[in-house]
Amino acid sequence: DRVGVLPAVESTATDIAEMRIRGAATIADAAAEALATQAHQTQAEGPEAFREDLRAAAQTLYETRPTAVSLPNALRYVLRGMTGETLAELQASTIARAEEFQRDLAQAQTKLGEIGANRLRDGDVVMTHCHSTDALACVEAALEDGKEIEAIVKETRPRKQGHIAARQLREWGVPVTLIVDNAARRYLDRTDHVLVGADSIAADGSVVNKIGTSGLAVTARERGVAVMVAAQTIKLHPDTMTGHTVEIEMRDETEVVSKAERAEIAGDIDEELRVENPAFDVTPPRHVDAIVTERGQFPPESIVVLMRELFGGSTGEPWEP
Ligand code: RUB
Repeated sequence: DRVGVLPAVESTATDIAEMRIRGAATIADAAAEALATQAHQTQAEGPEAFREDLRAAAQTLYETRPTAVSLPNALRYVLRGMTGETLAELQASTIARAEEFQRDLAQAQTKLGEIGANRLRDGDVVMTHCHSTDALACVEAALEDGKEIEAIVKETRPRKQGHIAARQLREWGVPVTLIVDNAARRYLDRTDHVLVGADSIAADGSVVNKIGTSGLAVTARERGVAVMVAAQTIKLHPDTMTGHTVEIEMRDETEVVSKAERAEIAGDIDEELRVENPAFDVTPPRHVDAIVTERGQFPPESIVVLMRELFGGSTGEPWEP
C-alpha cells in the first residue's frame, strides 16, 4: 500500500483487479470516481502532499489491469485538471475534473449508440462476445428507434461475461440465444453483424478486445458477416502512435481449471502442466468493417487521423504532468 492513498481507493483498485468492476468504460468511470474520493477525503496537510497523494492514487489504480487504455486515459485526464495553489483549490479542481470526465463518458456512450444504431436495420441479428456497454448502447439506441433486434450471445469463457450481456439484452426485451463460444461459426449463418466493444484500439486500427474476438472476426469475414466495433475515443491507445504495442493481460490459471480439475488432469505425471489464460487478443484491421465512436464511424485504417487530432504528440505516464 502506498502512503497517503485512501483505503477507498485501494478498495476500488482491488475491485478492478478482481473484476468486480470490469469492462473498459466502467473501469475508467470507477477510476475517475476514486480520484475524486481521494481529493475529497484527502488527509494531506498541504498542496504538495495533496498532489503527491493523487499521483500515488493514480499509480495504485493504474497497476490493476494492463490492457484497457481507458484506465490510464482517465487517470491522465483527471490529473491534468488538478490545478490551483491552495489545498482547497486543488481539491475543488480535481473533483470537478473527475465529474466532468464521468459526465463526458456517459454522454459519449449515448452519442456512440445513436451513431452505431444507424448500422442496424429492423429485424437484424447481432452476435455479441463478452459484455461491452459501448456495443450494447448501439442495440439500445436501435431499439429506441423502434427497430427489432435479435441477439446471439456468446458465453465467453472463462469468465462468462456473456451472461451479463444476455441479462441486459433481455431486460430491454431483446430475444436472446445464448451459445457456447465453440458454436459461433454455426450461428453466423443467421447473423447480420458481429458487434463487439474494445479495450484498446491501436493506431493501425487493430482492435484489442476479449480473447476470442479475433477468431470470431476471421470466421465472420469468411462467412461475409459484417464486424462492427463500438468504442468511445477513450479506448484509443495514444502510445501506439509511436509504435508501442498493447500489453495483453495474462490472468490466473484457476479461471481456466480449478485445483481439483488440475489434479485430475495431472494424474500420476509429475511434470508441471502448463495452463495459460490470456484475457484479450488483437484483431487486425482487415477483419473489421467499422469502428464506431462518439465522433463518427471509421474504417479501422483511418482511425489514426482521429487519434492525431485528439492526442497530438503528448502522452507519458498518467501521473507525469
Ligand atoms: C471486457 C471486454 C469488453 C471491453 C469493452 O473484458 O473485453 O468488451 O472492455 O467494454 P473484461 P465497454 O471483462 O475482462 O474487463 O464497452 O463496457 O467499455
